[in-house]
Amino acid sequence: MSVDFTPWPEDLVRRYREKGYWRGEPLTVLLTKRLEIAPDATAIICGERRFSYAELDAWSTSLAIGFSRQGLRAGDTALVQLPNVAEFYAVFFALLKIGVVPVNALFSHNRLELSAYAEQIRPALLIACARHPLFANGAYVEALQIAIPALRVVQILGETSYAESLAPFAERRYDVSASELRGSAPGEVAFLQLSGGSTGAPKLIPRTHDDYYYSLRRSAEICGLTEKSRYLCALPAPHNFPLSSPGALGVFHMGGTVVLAPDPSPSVCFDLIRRHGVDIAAVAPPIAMLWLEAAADEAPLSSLRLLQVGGARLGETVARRIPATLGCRLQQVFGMAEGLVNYTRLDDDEETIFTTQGRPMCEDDEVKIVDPQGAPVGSGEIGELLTRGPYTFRGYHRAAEENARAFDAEGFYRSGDLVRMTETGHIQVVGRKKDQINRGGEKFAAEELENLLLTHAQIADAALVATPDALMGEKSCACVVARGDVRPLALRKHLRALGVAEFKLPDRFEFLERLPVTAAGKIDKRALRDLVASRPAH
Ligand code: J2J
Repeated sequence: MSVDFTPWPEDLVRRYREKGYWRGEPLTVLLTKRLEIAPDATAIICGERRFSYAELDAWSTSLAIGFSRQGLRAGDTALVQLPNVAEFYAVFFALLKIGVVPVNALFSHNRLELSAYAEQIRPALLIACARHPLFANGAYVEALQIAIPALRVVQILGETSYAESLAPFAERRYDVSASELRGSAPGEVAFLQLSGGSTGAPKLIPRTHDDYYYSLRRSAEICGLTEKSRYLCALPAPHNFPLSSPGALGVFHMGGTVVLAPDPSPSVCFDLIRRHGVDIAAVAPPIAMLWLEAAADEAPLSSLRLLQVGGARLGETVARRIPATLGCRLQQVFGMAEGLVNYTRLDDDEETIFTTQGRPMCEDDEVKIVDPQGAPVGSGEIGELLTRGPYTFRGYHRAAEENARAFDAEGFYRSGDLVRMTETGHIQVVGRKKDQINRGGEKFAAEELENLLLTHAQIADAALVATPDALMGEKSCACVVARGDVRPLALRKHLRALGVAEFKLPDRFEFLERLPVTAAGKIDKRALRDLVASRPAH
């Protein structure tokens, strides 16, 4: 049994194999190889805890055996929600070892997001953390088990009165029988990645071993990782960026060390960088800005070699300040959990690094930039970026309707990003077509929030638009048509009660008589954005 996904066409499969992108190896090989080379090298530093590759492997094996003895099998799915702790990777590899396909939810996700993922994948296993308010008591787990009868095993990191605890690392070796640990085949789905979303329901991206392994190998190469690399994971660990670009998996692949940061604040991260000699870190633009501010009156971060910035637009002025203030190189990264990742290269000239979001990492990444009719734009002109390639997915998990919209006839994924290609073949992201809010790198579909606002009895109509913000890049503004007297406070309270993640709560509310519509009768978001911009924020 395996989790179904939309396959690549045969001719491309052949090409990707012939070219060595797809090696027919499951992601678990990444660990196995390190065990042969340097088992005692440090894989993870998490607070005061350190785990060698041998320990990470043994831990994930013991977890895998535990799951397997509880009846979990290849093709089952798991819903996992953990903060930035070593357990995240131990569980990830454990599930890979038995072919159980996880969705790794963000720790900032709440009841609504977890339930929506659970509805889609019907998990047999739930792993969560007692530190999350949802799991402080057993009420949510009980409700989930009623809604999802397939959910058989629940393990919580930390002590609770209602569930089994996730097994901590212990110096135990297991006698592993080969049949007990059988992962999925390299061409099959390893895990489901989270999509930023542009329509109501959150969507899931099947990532196969073959495609993901290539993506992280090539990323590690481009970023110059070695076994000496010390990578700071300051973004939420499940994000595609800190997982694979090159992220923790790229670091593991090279035998380096992942230093986990509980949050991206400069106070926490600078200390970790200095203590552990971190040489590479990945952040989103608002964090880079906070780091710049803090670095101005601090001793230099002498070990830091490379700061990767991506996930949202990095302004040129800020970009220029990074090497000067932090004393490291900058790398811009424009990627997407759906696949395509663009990097500025370490040896690119300054202009390219400061003013572009890089270029695709693979020569077989096919990129089209098209006008609204789907025709290629002229050179240097702005259009929507469409792409296909050896690590770009072919369809969201069980979303036929969405997939019909999200791909063109040639199987190119419509990214929804408006870009321009420079003469040198570098990409500049200039805007977005998709109806999404990108709040400092955290994305969500405007429609998701609009639907939630409409559940309030006093709301007749609602539209969410992005507003520019100096630090976050974008914040969100809910434009609502109210039936009676209703305050932002009450609306926020209503949204919180629905269990939506905090980062999706509108930063601002505007109350309007009615929402402007386009000639086609759709809500005119451009007009709304202008209108919001013309009113003073209050
Ligand atoms: C402007 N917009 C950007 C950038 C992403 C590496 C790095 C980032 C992601 C990621 C990722 C941008 N400038 N530098 O998965 O592996 C916006 C675009 C894009 C969307 C994807 C990776 N970098 N974006 O951010 O799936 O709109 O992936 O389509 O979270 O973020 O978001 P996500």
